[in-house]
Amino acid sequence: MKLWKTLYLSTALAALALAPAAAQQSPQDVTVAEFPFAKAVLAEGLGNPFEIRLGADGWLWVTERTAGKITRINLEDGTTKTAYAFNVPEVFEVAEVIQGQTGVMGFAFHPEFGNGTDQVFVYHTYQDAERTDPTQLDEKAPFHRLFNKVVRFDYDATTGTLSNPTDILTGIPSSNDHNSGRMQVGPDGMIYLTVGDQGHNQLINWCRPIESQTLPTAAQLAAEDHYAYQGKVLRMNLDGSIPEDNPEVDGVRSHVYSYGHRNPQGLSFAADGTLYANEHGPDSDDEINIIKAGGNYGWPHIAGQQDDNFYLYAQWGQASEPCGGLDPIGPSQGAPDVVPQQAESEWQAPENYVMPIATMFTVSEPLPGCEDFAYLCRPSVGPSSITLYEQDRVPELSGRLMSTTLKHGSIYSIDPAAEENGFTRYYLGANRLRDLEISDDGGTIYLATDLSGGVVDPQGGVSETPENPGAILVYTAK
Ligand SMILES: [Ca+2]
Ligand SMILES: [Ca+2]
Ligand SMILES: [Ca+2]
Repeated sequence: MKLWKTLYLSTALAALALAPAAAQQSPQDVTVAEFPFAKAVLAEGLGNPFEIRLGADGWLWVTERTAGKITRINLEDGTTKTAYAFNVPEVFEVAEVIQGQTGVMGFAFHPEFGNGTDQVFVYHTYQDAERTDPTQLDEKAPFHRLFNKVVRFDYDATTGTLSNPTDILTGIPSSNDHNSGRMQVGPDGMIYLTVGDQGHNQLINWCRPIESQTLPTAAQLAAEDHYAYQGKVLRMNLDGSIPEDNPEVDGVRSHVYSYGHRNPQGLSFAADGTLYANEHGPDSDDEINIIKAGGNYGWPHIAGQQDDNFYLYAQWGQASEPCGGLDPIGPSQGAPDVVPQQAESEWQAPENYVMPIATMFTVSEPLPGCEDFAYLCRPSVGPSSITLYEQDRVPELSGRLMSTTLKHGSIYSIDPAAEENGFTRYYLGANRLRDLEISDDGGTIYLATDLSGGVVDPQGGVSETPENPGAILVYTAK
């Protein structure tokens, strides 16, 4: 069943013709370095902290995805205060059943927070009384009424609590898998939000087609049907309306800012306004991208570069036999012949196709010792946040993007401006790293860790138990 090898050999010439401009590396080729910071633990036992942000109030604000909370943490002593606790049924009644990636995810401050408008924006899962998922019409299906929404809260600094939740944009697709859910308020005062491909075409969603290339129609927008918003980066006004200068794609202007994404969990602006993102590849080819208005980022036709290396687009939902009776072996390789499969070179990339600036990582065959291609030894690292280190406090990081990773317990840094932009890996221990925040002076880095899950160290050793579950770690420059 080494289909990938047959494919690679038969299309090697085509791959050469598509010579990529951006860097690709094998995970074995990266530089491994010691992180020039000293570690301390600020807090532990949080319910899967997803977004961490330093507030104008001097506290660290955290969304606890599975605990259904927004929490403020005192940077002096690590004490926590709950700013808002969601009604558990609203956020999590469904997710408990399906062990999903739902809950309280993205979080951002109003641009005038601490300066007259103490409001915050939160992205979380809920059950919609009106809408149903068009591919989950059975009322007993766990995702039947499951959606995500952007909500605005008012903050009362005297009590330290949030109140008055107001819906900003509702009916955004939600799933047990690939919700993404990273949110930023840009320098233009707009909300940017990543929405993943919902894990369609793989695992328990293997018969549901990927909609990352599907754009909303005018009729859907009029009906506030946001089903086509999966696999997209959205951009909205602070009241949730569609900005007048959003791109018009295929004749329709919507909340869609860019499309063709898989599971973009990292999203951040540099000071010069460049919008960086990273996203999970299928089992290789995690990507770092620069997001451009109206850009098509290629998924599911392309993973990483259009190089026919390793990735095949198998369309399980289009199988010539009933899909439900087939055994889904994964998104990329080894699907049976009854499943249509497309090589990357077979896709005619449109003019608005945007290549990644780097991939983590591309291989043409499984790594040594990983012939069974088990989850942790695939070349993908599971990038979870991205931040440009723009300070000069730690010169070896200056001007470099930092990607936290779930599977490698590491930060990978890369110079986005270099022609030969190789990665440096900083292994920080056995923790799935979820988000990163840098102090203004660049001397302190805060990291959030998952409650559970395994990681691989640079020698290939596997740790199944996190060192610091559900923690906020503080790294101080040496
Ligand atoms: Ca953050
Ligand atoms: Ca891409
Ligand atoms: Ca590729």
